[in-house]
Amino acid sequence: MTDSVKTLCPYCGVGCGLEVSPPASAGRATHRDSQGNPIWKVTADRAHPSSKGMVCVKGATVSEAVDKDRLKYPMMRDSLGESFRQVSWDEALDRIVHRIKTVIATDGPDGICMYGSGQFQTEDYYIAQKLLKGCLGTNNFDANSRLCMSSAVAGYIQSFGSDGPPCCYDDLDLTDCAFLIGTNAAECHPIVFNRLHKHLKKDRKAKLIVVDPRTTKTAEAADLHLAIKPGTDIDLLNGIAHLLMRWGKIDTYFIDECTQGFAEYAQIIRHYSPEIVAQSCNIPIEDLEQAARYWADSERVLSLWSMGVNQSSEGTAKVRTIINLHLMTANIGKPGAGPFSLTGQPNAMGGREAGGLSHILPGYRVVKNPQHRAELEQLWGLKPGQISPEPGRDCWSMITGLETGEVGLLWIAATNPAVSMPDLERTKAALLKSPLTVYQDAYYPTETAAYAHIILPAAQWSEKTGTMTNSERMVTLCPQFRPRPGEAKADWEIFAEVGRRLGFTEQFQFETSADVHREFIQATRNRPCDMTGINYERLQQEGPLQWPCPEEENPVIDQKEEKLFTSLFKNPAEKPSAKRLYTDWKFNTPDTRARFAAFHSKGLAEPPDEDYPFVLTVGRLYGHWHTQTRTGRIEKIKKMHPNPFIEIHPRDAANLKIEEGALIEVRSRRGAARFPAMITKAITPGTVFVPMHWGAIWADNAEANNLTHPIACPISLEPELKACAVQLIPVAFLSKDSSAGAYQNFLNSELASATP
Ligand SMILES: Nc1nc2c(c(=O)[nH]1)N[C@H]1C(S)=C(S)[C@@H](COP(=O)(O)OP(=O)(O)OC[C@H]3O[C@@H](n4cnc5c(=O)[nH]c(N)nc54)[C@H](O)[C@@H]3O)O[C@H]1N2
Ligand SMILES: Nc1nc2c(c(=O)[nH]1)N[C@H]1C(S)=C(S)[C@@H](COP(=O)(O)OP(=O)(O)OC[C@H]3O[C@@H](n4cnc5c(=O)[nH]c(N)nc54)[C@H](O)[C@@H]3O)O[C@H]1N2
Ligand code: SF4
Ligand SMILES: [Mo]
Repeated sequence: MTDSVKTLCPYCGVGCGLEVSPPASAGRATHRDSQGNPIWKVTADRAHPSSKGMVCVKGATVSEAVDKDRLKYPMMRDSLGESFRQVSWDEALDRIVHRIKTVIATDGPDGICMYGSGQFQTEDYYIAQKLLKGCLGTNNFDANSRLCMSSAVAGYIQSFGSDGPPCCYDDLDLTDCAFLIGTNAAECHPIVFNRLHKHLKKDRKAKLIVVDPRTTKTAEAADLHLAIKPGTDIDLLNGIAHLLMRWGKIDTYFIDECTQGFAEYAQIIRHYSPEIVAQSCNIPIEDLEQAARYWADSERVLSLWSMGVNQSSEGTAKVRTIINLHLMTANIGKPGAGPFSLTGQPNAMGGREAGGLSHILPGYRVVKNPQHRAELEQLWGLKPGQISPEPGRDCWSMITGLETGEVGLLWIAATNPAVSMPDLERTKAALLKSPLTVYQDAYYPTETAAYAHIILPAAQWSEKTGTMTNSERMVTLCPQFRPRPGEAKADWEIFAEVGRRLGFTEQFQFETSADVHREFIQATRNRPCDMTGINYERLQQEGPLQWPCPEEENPVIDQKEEKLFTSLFKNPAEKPSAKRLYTDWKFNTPDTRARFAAFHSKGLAEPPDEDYPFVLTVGRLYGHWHTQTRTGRIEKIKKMHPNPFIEIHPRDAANLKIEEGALIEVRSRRGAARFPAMITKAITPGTVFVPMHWGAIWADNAEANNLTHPIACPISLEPELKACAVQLIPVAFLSKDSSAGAYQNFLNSELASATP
């Protein structure tokens, strides 16, 4: 194939540009991994507008994993107790088609569920929506973004009338104050963080505030770190608002002309005096005041957030409460400012554009809107009323639907729920009850394959051509540059083939992913995410393009113009740009006003108590990606993070007589897991942290989600994966007596004998 190719990193939502070249290339020695295997050479694409020549360890090493342990052929078995046998695509697809027809005939289309992923390309997402929501008439398509971005989606929709992060990465270079809440960007969005860090080093007056119960790498770089008690974000945000009000540091022009709902919000924040807030968040009152001071003194505040905010039983309320601060200070629609949700996965943004959650439809449409449904029925050549008016099952209710026998076919693709779902014991028990589970992945084994009847080999990044959108709405073409292993197919090709076999031949006449893309962009015409001006040819010739990008105009602004505007900046309404949304301060609501939200803090869904006295929080490490399907197969990364662990504060460790390295059993109301203790002041007392990366394949009994619960935000349905109540018992003690009570008695007697 060709020599050097430009593409996008297939890991996180920063969306860095990569340049890859074949192992053997003229003029240089063959490129090899640490074991001597020839691999594609990956370097940063200097021309990519989002990453500007930067790349982190994950992007730089990705090619080491692409050839290892691949699933190459379709495999099938009649029951989970049997071993898989290799089958032809025909046999596998016939079985799926037969099952779909049976389920529709007996239970109706809502017996069919598909669980997809932000690691799909947009083309995969789009075809899956057309198949399920259009042709089959069920909205039971959900993605792992439900566990990730859905609170941000819901927050944007409710506050602005539509989804869509309004900021861009250039804002990282322009802000006076970066407010990072519930995000460990230094490890999870490293290149975003690098850009911000460079700016902060250059502009000494610009401030960095980090709100996180842990002293992460991100927090270490902060001017002000607020190590709040988990689940008290709304207290803090309302507390900052309270002070801004008290000091008169609000923008009454913006509030009056461009928003609605301020009076009710003002009533709420009255209750959040600094004294009360400092106590609920467990932070010094001076720190709270300092945070509010930074907000008050800055012209351009940029908030960045991710899972510490979204993965919460009040996730949408948290997002909207962040947005409130931006509305009351008019920190939106201008350079260097705005509420910017950092997307997790490489193409969760594309998923939102293509309608990849059970309550939305392609083109930033929603299932409940009759006009939206009608527009798509027309585009898809389907009869009126074919799209169901009811939102489908979110991913957790697919699990509960298996429990109740309402799900007759579960089709999982590009996600590994047997590691990443909450309450894993319950999840696994439900998967065992599934009448038929189809699982489409690039690798074998994965933890979820153990629960599948049919496994289908997926072509992954580098083996299929498609587009992905990063956090700043930048669309990059990811071309195929390596051959596919065995009989692997692109996800969209598999969905389209099933569609044709079900009789929807007209709807799935696509030969290439470019054909799919051409149809997809039609679904975005005149929508907030209008991409009708984007096509493969332009992406190839001009490089990545940011939406909105309507066909009629190419609102690309050059850097000189940007600089000029920034220095002249007076009225944001003057500025035309694709870079930022809402520069005219008109929002996507019917009256063009943004909405304030009045939320009180509710705290954690499962607060600690006497029996389960610690809050467990679960997150990520710099080198690993989720369930390790790729990074667990890369030597450099394995060396970087060899083992799972649990972070415990020295004070808690002393109280529990836990020593560094001791194996600790962590128990919640739902399950248990074991981790060696890492005693560190980086964690708030009363809270413990474990990484999410070690599923059953990679360690014995270190699955964080054995412990977590599925209680979710009632608006976004995103589960509170960031917090549950746990108890800690050293395994050495368990050999004597396995009850928590016995351990507590032991500690009490130790305490008594130590007291003079
Ligand atoms: N290295 C790496 N990078 C990744 C990924 C990966 O697997 N590995 N995955 C990608 C994906 S899909 C995602 S979604 C993102 C996630 O990116 P992040 O959200 O940055 O990562 P997490 O570690 O899940 O959680 C962030 C922080 O939330 C904090 N937190 C916990 N509870 C609370 C709370 O109540 N309030 C506040 N304010 N903070 C809290 C945790 O201490 C943690 O440091 O990363 C993306 N990038
Ligand atoms: N407790 C706790 N749990 C969490 C989280 C947390 O912070 N705490 N975070 C949640 C979040 S934000 C997320 S995003 C999820 C992530 O959880 P998962 O989605 O389960 O994790 P991944 O390991 O990324 O799984 C992706 C799978 O897709 C496969 N794959 C890659 N490319 C392709 C492709 O092109 N086609 C197909 N068919 N397969 C492909 C990979 O081999 C891999 O098996 O975990 C969630 N779970
Ligand atoms: S920051 Fe994210 S997109 Fe960029 S190289 Fe690292 S993992 Fe890839
Ligand atoms: Mo995520």
